[in-house]
Parts: sequence; structure tokens; C-alpha cells
Amino acid sequence: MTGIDLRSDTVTKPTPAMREAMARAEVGDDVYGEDPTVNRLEERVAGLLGKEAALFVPSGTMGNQIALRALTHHGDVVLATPGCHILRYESGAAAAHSGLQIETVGGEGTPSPDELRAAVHPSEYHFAPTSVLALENTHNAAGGRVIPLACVKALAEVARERGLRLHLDGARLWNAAAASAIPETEWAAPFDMVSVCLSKGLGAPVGSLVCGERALVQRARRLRKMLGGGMRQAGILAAAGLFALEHHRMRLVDDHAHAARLADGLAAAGLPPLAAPETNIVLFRVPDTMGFLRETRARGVLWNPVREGVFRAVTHLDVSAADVDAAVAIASEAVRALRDGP
Ligand code: TLP
Repeated sequence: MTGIDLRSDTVTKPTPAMREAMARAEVGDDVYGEDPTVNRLEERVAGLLGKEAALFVPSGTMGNQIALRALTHHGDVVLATPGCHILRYESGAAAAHSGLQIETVGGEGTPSPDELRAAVHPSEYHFAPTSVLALENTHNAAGGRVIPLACVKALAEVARERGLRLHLDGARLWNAAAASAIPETEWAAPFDMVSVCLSKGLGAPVGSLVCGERALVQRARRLRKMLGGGMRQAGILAAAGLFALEHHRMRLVDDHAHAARLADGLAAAGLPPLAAPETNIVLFRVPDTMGFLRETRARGVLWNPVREGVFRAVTHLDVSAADVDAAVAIASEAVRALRDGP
């Protein structure tokens, strides 16, 4: 069986060279601030994002949740785009941990400045105070779409006008930077807090960072402790992150080329993509959701439906151009098997 895993870019395994770097990492107790490798990673990522400080956390979910908590009070409203991770895929954490009400702004795409203006509650005591605008770039549910920098800036301007603070879920910000050739600092500049992941396209096994000005990151450090996210000799993990930043960031363009190749192949097989992929995610239509899942899985390709009739495929470090071609061939066979029967 082939074994091509396109479920997510989270499925990558550390390479031998990355494992080597992990094994060699100098470590200390990071809860005392004494892990030199974690400290180096935090400085490196803060530098890459143009922020004063960064904090290493176990996951993107924890990074987002800490950032939201740091920027709000209990009972506040966070405005976010429909389908975003903090609303859909974090197990209701913003409500459960921080007493936040997430309200969506805009339709399927990026909200317009007017939609944002209209979504901010009036400051009258019947209404929950709207305190944060949270964006996601690239936008996962939109098929890895890059929200253009001009849109981000226009929204940030309205948000500031209305007294909101800004959070960016940048789990795949590295992909946005690679696809646009605009550096991460520019993408991060409009935001008070930014979370980024090492365990998606960069191929590290674990870890995310939450970044912002020093006082906010100090508050984030306390919140991480409160959530049980303080790690001890975490330099072993941080070393994987440093290695990934050094060796895997520049190759994300290969994943994007593979996604484009996959989208073309699927289209030719009668499985049209919803849109041309901008980064490493392809959303495509299938005629029979459970049948397609069954037929492709039996032939060794893994990918997940995101809703009835639509699948998501994600390219990553462990997927080659040859794997893409093999996945397309298997998808065609599955389509034929579903059409013609056994
Ligand atoms: N996304 C995962 C699933 O949870 C859906 C995936 O396979 O894409 N922000 C964004 C935009 C994400 O896509 C993810 C993970 C996270 C945050 C959360 O990261 P982790 O899994 O590290 O908590």
C-alpha cells in the first residue's frame, strides 16, 4: 500500500538531521527561564516577527488561547472570521477558559472594513464590550488563503479606530510569507499578539510561540503556567524548532508548488478544486464523500472531508512531487471505481 498522508501538515516526522539537533540541544529548567535553547528560540522568533518578546508554548491552540486571554476581560467579545480555528476547532476554549464570546464578522471571505465597523458593539451597557479582532493568516478553512496585507492593514485601521486590540493566529504565517515574498515582520506588524506554529509546515514535532510586546508576553507567561503549559527541559523541542526555522522555512514554496500540481491533477481527474491553492492546502469537490474516503484509503491515500462533498489535502515536508502524482492516480482510480462499481 502506498501510504501518502495528506490529512494535515501536522503529520510530518522529524528528519534524522532534526533529531540530531534535538539530541545535541543544551537544556535547563525553562520554568526558571534557564533553558538556553528555549531562550534562543524565543529571541529568534520575536526577531523574525519584529516583536519585543516571544513565549514557547506546547501548541497553537494554547498560543491562541493565551493571547486571547491576555488581551481581554471575562465577558468581552472577540470578533473573528467564520470557520477560523479559534471558533471552530479549539473545543470551545475561549468561552470555557476566558469567558469570551466569539462573534463572526464578514461572510466566507475576508470581512470588509464596513462589515467590521458594523460588527463592533456600541459602548452601551446592554452590549458585551467588543475588545479584540482575531484574524487567521493563512486561513485554514478558506483553503490556505492568504489574506492580502492591504486588507489586513485596512481592517487593523478600523479596529484601532474602534479601540479594539488585534490577535493573529499565524499557525501558517510562514506559508503566507513564503507565498507572498513579504516578510513575517510586515504581516505581524498590525497585531498586538501573534501566535505561530513550528509543528505545521515547518515540520517540528511540537511547539508554538506567542509573541508581542514584553509586558503582554510576561502576562502570557503567567497564563501558560496557569494552564499547565510550563515545560522543563524543553530545549530538546526548541532545538527542533530552531532547526526547522533554519532549514525548512525557505522550502515551503515547494509545498505550494506541490499543492498547485495536486490541484491540477485532481481537476483533470474530475475532482475540481474550490479555488486555485495559494499555499499548501487544496479544497476539492468529490461526488460521494464516504465512498471517496473509503476507496482512496483502501489504496493508501489519507485525506479528510471538511464537509459533505468537499475534501482537504495538505502538502508538507514528507510529500514529494512523485507522491502528489501517485495520489492523483489513486484519486482517478477511486472515481472510476465509484462510477463503474466493483
Ligand atoms: N489545525 C489542524 C486541525 O486542528 C484542524 C489542522 O490539521 O489544520 N490555528 C490554525 C490555523 C490551525 O490550523 C491549527 C491546527 C491550530 C491553530 C492549532 O494548532 P495545534 O494543533 O498545535 O493546537
